[in-house]
Amino acid sequence: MAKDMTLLWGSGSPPCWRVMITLEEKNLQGYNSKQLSFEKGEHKSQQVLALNPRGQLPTFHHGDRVINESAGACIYLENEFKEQGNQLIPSCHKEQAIMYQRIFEVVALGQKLGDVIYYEWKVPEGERHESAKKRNKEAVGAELSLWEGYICKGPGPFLAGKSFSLADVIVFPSIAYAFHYGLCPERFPKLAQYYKMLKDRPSIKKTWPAVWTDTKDLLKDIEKKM
Ligand SMILES: N[C@@H](CCC(=O)N[C@@H](CS)C(=O)NCC(=O)O)C(=O)O
Repeated sequence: MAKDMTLLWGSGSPPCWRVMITLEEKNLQGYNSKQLSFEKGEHKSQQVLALNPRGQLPTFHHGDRVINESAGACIYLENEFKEQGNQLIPSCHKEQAIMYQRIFEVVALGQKLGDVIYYEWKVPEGERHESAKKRNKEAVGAELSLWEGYICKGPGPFLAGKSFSLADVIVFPSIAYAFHYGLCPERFPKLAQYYKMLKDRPSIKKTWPAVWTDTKDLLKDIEKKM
């Protein structure tokens, strides 16, 4: 079954990590896994472009079914392998509603984290403007404050309620990414508590980005919006 599946991925990418966590949760460990290097531009190789014209990772297929959108791949895997491994879509429709809301709204978080981090990576030092940096940091601070408010809001410790769901699979990598880039746990204590609760879950620990050897400080001065 898993032998028909191929995942092309890059280390440190939250979208790639989501799919890897889902494959672990669904006991699909025998899939073909190929790590590519963003630094070497391997995400723009013919192998990727043939399946994913945007030249992005993850690039995933199950037989001739190609699903390159990470959230789409996670939802597909849960539906295709419902009876296998952990159930990742709650039976309770109220929890499902929260789960879908969090799955799709995390795009805004990823975008705003990227605006701060990529500004430092991609804009040459002499061309960076303090006003743009400040704007990006305020926007990510406001976004993270929303997520801080979502933790422990409902009946359980997980994002959609009492059980670990696709909301956690899909959102956790972005929260871990924020802490990796220096988010201050004291300013976002609920996100820190959520991070601590999930970081040693076997599917997460096993797939933890190997490139994250040292923490960065790009997000260290992000403030919570009251
Ligand atoms: N919509 C995609 C986005 C994937 C994505 O942005 N991947 C990044 C790595 S985190 C990438 O491949 N960037 C290289 C590029 O866009 O050229 C998903 O969620 O699966």
